[in-house]
Amino acid sequence: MSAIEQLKRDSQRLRGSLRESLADPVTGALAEPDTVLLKFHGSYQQDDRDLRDERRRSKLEPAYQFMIRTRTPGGVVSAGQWLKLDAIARTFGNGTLRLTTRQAFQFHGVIKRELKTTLQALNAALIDSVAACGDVNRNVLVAANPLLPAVHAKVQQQAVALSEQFLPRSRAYYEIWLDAEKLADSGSEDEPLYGPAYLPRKFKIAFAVPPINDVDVFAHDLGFTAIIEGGTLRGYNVSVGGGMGASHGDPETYPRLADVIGFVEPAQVQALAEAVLTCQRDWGNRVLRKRARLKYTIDDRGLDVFAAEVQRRAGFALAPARPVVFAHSGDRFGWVEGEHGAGNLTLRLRAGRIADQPGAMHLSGLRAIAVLHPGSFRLTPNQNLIVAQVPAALRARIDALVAEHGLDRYRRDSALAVRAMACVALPTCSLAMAEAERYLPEFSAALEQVLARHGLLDAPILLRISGCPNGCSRPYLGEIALIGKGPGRYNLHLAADARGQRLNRLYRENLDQAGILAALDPLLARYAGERESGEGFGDFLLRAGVMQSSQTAADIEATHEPT
Ligand code: SRM
Ligand code: SF4
Repeated sequence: MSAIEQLKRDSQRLRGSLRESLADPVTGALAEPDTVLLKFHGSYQQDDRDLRDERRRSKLEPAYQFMIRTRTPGGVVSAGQWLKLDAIARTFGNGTLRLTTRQAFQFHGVIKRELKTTLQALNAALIDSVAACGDVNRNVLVAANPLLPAVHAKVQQQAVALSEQFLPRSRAYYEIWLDAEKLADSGSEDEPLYGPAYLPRKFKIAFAVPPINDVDVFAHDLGFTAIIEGGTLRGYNVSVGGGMGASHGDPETYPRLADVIGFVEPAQVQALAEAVLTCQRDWGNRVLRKRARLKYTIDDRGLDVFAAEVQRRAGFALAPARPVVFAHSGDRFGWVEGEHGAGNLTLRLRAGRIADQPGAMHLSGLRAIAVLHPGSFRLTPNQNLIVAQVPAALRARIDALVAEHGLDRYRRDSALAVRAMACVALPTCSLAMAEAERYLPEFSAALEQVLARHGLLDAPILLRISGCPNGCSRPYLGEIALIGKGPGRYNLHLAADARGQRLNRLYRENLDQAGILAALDPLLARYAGERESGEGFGDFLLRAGVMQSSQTAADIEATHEPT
């Protein structure tokens, strides 16, 4: 067993010595084992990497701080909750809210002595961070761009039900952070679903509602794709074994698209999901963490064997999957009509960061909207935000606030910039090898110049940047993707489709910005001249023979070979 497996087992159901670590006034950090357990409570210990060298030179310990991530299935919060989240960001965080690629909020920069108070403030907003990180089921994604609100509401309910079903039963979170009464048997509660060592690795679920694949359903350990016939939800196609994470130069790790194994009715979703999750619990690799995700379990055991075991555990056979067509994986910006005359306004927020900056007072603008707005907010899996269920009478006032606070980027950004995603990376992410969120504006502006030269400024090319190969912005599904290799250097991946149904492949390794633009320039020139009507850049690169398809695991592994 890996060391983390033993740690989980010995943790008294995720308690460890967290209380003692929090009370230790000598350091801003936790004891090492507690940093692992903290993740199950939805928080990461980090340090500000911009300050590392200076602090080292001054013989100070790193500038320790904590990231907190919410559990918000489908990314839905009320306007009242928004105001509380805004206050937490200003009071305890670094004055920004961060919307993640999994429809959650992140607070960065919380210091140890305020961690408990911050989680209590979150709880007062009726939001928690239980299982937002760690080896458990994570925040459940739900399509955020519904064309059919009634179907969407049912899908959202199923996602919330799964989120609840798969919560750890340990009361550690409530005892440590919310001062809940300590029970006599604290530390030995039953974990009927997870068992004493929880899962071998994180586990991710998404619900897609075609024709939009905004959740990137095939990037998930377990995916449900809604089958809608005659405006009615009939059930879901089930997909298993998706995942993005990989390590540079290690062919044993790779991104993988999920395989579709059948169809379930809505009433079968919970049993099926439990069967998949427990199968991974029992069969997942607990020796090698880098091979512990479900995608590797499936590749090691065989898809047929896995699917048969899942059906045995669920107690029913899967029906044949039904045909599905996805149009794209993006958001629908601007106003979209909702039910009963209400409207939904999708706003573009670059890399999900909500801050107040000169000319772009986004945090204040959204707070003003939340004060005015009686409805809800919905985070999209593309790091954007929907102001949902806006009554017709309020639209003009909300439009005015949007314009006043520079929140109208969705109207001003290029087709490239409005779709692009970037992970957090520096300065908070300890795994970042290169910039991502902070690099996105500079890189997309530089690429726009190349696009403009070729008359492609309107081309909806899907760009994704990750600061390392872990793939938090789901970069292997970008038509153009930069994967951090070292400071200022990236691997350039090309030719995913824009529907989340084909992975890209490595095109060139270890390039700086000039190298990336030089590599893209001739390809974009050809695309401008030779593309067919409506053909995406990724699809073109395949048709033109510049890249080969990467549908099979063998192909995907080959992406890690230097070209
Ligand atoms: Fe991620 C680790 C940020 C979505 C794959 N991810 C991290 C950590 C916690 C770094 C760490 O372990 O120390 C990053 C914290 C950065 C920071 O300072 O905030 C981090 N991941 C993020 C977020 C915030 C990116 C964003 O820009 O929005 C996303 C939060 C999601 C959420 O709300 O739950 C985020 N991470 C993803 C996704 C996309 C998704 O889930 O749809 C992936 C790829 C899908 C997948 O899991 O296969 C992803 N993150 C990883 C991995 C690689 C996992 C693997 O199987 O190899 C790691 C590293 C790890 O787990 O060891 C990682
Ligand atoms: Fe950090 Fe890498 Fe994830 Fe980016 S992809 S947030 S650099 S772990």
